[in-house]
Amino acid sequence: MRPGTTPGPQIEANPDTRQYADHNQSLPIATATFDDKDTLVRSTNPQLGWGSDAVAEMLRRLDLRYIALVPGSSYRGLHDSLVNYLGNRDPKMLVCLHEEHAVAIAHGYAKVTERPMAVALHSGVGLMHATMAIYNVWCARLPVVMLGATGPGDANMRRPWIDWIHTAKDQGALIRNYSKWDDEPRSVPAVVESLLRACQIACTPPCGPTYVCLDVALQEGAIAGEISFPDPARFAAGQAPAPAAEVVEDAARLLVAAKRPVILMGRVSRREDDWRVRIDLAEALGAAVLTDMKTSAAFPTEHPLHPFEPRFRPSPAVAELLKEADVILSLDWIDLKGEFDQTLGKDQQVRAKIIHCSLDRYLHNGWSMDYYGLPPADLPILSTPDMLAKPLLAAIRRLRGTDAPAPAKFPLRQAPTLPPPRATGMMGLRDLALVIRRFVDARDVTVANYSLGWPSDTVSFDHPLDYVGFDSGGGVGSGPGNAIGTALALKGSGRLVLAIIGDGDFAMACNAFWTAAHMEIPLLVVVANNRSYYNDVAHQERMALLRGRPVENKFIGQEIDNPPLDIVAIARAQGLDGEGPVETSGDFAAALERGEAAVRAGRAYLIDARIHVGYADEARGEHTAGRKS
Ligand SMILES: Cc1ncc(C[n+]2csc(CCOP(=O)(O)OP(=O)(O)O)c2C)c(N)n1
Ligand SMILES: [Mg+2]
Repeated sequence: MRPGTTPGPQIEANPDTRQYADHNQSLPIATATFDDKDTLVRSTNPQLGWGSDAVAEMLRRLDLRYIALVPGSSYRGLHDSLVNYLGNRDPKMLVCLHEEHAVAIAHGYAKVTERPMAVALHSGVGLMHATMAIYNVWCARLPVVMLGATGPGDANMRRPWIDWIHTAKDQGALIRNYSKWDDEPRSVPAVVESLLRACQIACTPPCGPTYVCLDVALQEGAIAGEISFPDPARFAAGQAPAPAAEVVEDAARLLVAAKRPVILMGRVSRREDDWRVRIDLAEALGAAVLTDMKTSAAFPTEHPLHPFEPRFRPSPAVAELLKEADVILSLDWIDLKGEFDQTLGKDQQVRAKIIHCSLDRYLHNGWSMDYYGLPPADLPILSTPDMLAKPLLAAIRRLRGTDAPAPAKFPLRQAPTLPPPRATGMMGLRDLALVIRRFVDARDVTVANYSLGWPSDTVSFDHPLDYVGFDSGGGVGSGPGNAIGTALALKGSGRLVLAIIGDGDFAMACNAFWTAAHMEIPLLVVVANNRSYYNDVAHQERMALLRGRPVENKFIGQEIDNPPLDIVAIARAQGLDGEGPVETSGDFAAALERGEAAVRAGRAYLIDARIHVGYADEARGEHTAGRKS
């Protein structure tokens, strides 16, 4: 049958709001037959007629459940296929108001699922809009599969003007330095292979974003003859390499013999069974465990072997602990060299034996320095922390001759008694955090984002989904999109997703929230509203002190005030419910309860929480947590 002569599938009248778990149940549009060797799958769907239909078919076969996008004519062929060939399901479109949000949403989704979402980006302009968010995904080592478009590559086919300004040679060059792989396939069979490879590479640890650029003519051209769709299961990413048995044995010997073993838990999985193994590992050694606010929850913060709160930067107490350590096991810790520089001193020799488990060096290139300083590693282990933890635990138990916990080798955690937030007057960030802690303690909450300077001694995690980590690339404007993606991934899970977002971060990306309203994604947002880009106020203060200049000028060029942003009006304009400004801890606590009720009813709800300017830890004379730049 010729393309376009059959009516398309029934398109839903309303957006599909099925929950995450239901997505496997969608009806396949294309039927498939296997050849006699059971290797090739041929689509027998008579509607599959255009190049972009084959792209859509592959997206479904690759089990990409959503595609976040801002539409554009460069992929009008694909857009038509998503709607009229697939019926806008599996993948379902998440319409965004900016390409940066589309990628940020996919990033937030991958933080939870460790799986890619598809993203569609219009020509070079959409890709340019998306770049910062792509960099954040790159730094997060998370999978996202991006589709782009350009052309027609054949100049003779270009529409006057617009096709010329939206065509570039080697469009992928825009992002090649911070993506894992990109391609511009020239035929439909090549597209099929390209998408398989894009998914495979994105999901191969260390994970990262990939980009397939689809020529307009290829998308819009008719498919001649039948097209083969290989079974994606035969092109899976595969597992990360398991550590060699001898290396595991060496690591176990070092750790069992250590008098002061320390484990630095960095980038690890979201799986509950892996979480349990990490606890057993620490207990089998009696090791002290440190965790990091830059990465997701990795270890129960209240565990006796976790002596300090998770940090953005090490405290003097962390420095003391690392000075005493004789063996340090780094589980893909971010910036291990920087950690040593800040604790042991920049020019000091690291006395402890270092076991460093990471695959990260496979991703490093010469453009971005997100590989950080080069840490010493006496025993480098090229595997993932969770591939290592299980065999390492078994080897340690065997060497010790027991499965019983070892005596603790450091003083145990003294859980801090947190004071109540101040009852009257405007909250500071610490008061805000104390109210949040009470709220979180009483519920299953996933924190999708903390605002900068968060007093991390107020956090408490006892599940891998309690906190899903930082934006990774330090790009402000990612908080809203990340939070929406995380909330989408957890929709229907029973967990309440909470994002605390700075007013600067909110202002840069506030129209991301429209997608949450449009797609009915339940999410509770608190804007920690200090009416400034405070992080940079602190930098100007430092400059002034160093240079002997007037410190009182530090706010010039930093305030987001006069007029103050009407944050709730902005949220309402995107279709969210919301309230504020609230200023006292009592009003804020009551607002959180109203917010919870709205979120439990399936809504996105925002609270504008006004706080004093300044970060909580500064008042205590400690390192300020969470400075971005
Ligand atoms: C895209 C981008 N622009 C600028 C910066 C520099 N910067 C780092 S933190 C920050 C302030 C963010 O303001 P807000 O979210 O209100 O947090 P606050 O510092 O006030 O707590 C800025 C502008 C950045 N990291 N990324
Ligand atoms: Mg601010």
